[in-house]
Amino acid sequence: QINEAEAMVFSVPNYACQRRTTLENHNAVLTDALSLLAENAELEDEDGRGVAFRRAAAVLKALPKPVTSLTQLRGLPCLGEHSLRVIQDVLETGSSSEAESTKQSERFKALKVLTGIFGVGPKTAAWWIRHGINTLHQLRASGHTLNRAQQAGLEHYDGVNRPVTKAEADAIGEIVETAVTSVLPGAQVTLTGGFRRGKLTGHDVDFLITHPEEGREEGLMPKVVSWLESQGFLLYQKTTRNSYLESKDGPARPASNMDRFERCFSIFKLAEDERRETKQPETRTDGVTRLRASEDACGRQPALSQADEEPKPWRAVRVDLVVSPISQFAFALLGWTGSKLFERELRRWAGYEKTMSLSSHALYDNKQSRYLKATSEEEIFAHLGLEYVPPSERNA
Ligand code: DCP
Ligand code: MG
Repeated sequence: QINEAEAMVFSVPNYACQRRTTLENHNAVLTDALSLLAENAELEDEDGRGVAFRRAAAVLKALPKPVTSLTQLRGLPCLGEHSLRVIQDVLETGSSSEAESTKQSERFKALKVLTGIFGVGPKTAAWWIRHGINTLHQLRASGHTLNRAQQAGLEHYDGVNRPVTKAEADAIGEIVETAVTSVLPGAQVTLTGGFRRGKLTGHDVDFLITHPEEGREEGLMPKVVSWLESQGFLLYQKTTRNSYLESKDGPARPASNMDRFERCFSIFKLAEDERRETKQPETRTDGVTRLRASEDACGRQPALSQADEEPKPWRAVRVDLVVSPISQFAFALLGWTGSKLFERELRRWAGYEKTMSLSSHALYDNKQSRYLKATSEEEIFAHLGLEYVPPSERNA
């Protein structure tokens, strides 16, 4: 029995980028409930409400111990009335009635299923629901026109919605590495996103590609994509200029470089390792034996068709590729490592506390009216007056 007066009162800084948030979470029941409500708000296209719940969840993720009473949270940032009500409910009853009823609601389920289709956002899903489409079956039967991304998303629905493991991410990393160095020797591939933060699974695999000589990366993406396509690795791909970064970040980018910064959204065809259960031990020179997936874990030409009852010898995996010139690499690396909330908080900190604009391309100091150069993430944190936070502690 914990005496309220003796219970630890927590304290955390205001911005997630001032905190160290590892994957170890002492308040998973609370943060799961708040994250579910955030997800629901995002599915309802209410991003403001979504961010509020994400910020509240992030504060609880940063706590060193489980919360046992509301009084311990007095004075903590980002905990609004609604979030506190949810927390109180969980502390008193063991679960959040709002999160539970949301999870069970037909609308939430339909929005989740429909936005699970690659290329379908909350607005499209809501429009379909208004027209009586709540399931994949109803969508297929409706005869609604789907764009190319959505067609691929529907076709590879199960694969795209199955979590990607670190082993699968590494297998894809080797393929991407081979592709990139074949078309441009000396180019470098870095795993970013959740896997760089140490997550064991993800919804996709994110890579950042650059070349140590400025300018050599120009025109690289189409070549990489052609190589991957010629080897039969791509089920779908769309290469775009990075409009997400362009639209949100105003002046924090050198305009002349924008056309060099490309992103490829793709669905990979990854061969399943049929001998996953019988990995061959490999002896290293230091005498340590480790397990290694067989060499042909990602065979180049997996069988194209199989009888319906047979399990497919391959799976679909969402992969994002980004090419950055070396002069912007540190910003791109910081921007693509996440978490999404950590990124948002970095930009908020830069704007509100430092009068700077941060993007995945550059950092602009609005007071000095100049760009601040950086060749490492450490330098960017230093420019921002923040203590360096390594990727594994950016899991806000
Ligand atoms: N990113 C961002 N805002 C976006 C898209 C991406 O800040 N609109 C950045 C932060 C993300 C990173 O890119 O962490 C990769 O995006 P993902 O959506 O793949 O996120 P994660 O890799 O963190 O999560 P998951 O494990 O689900 O893939
Ligand atoms: Mg990712």
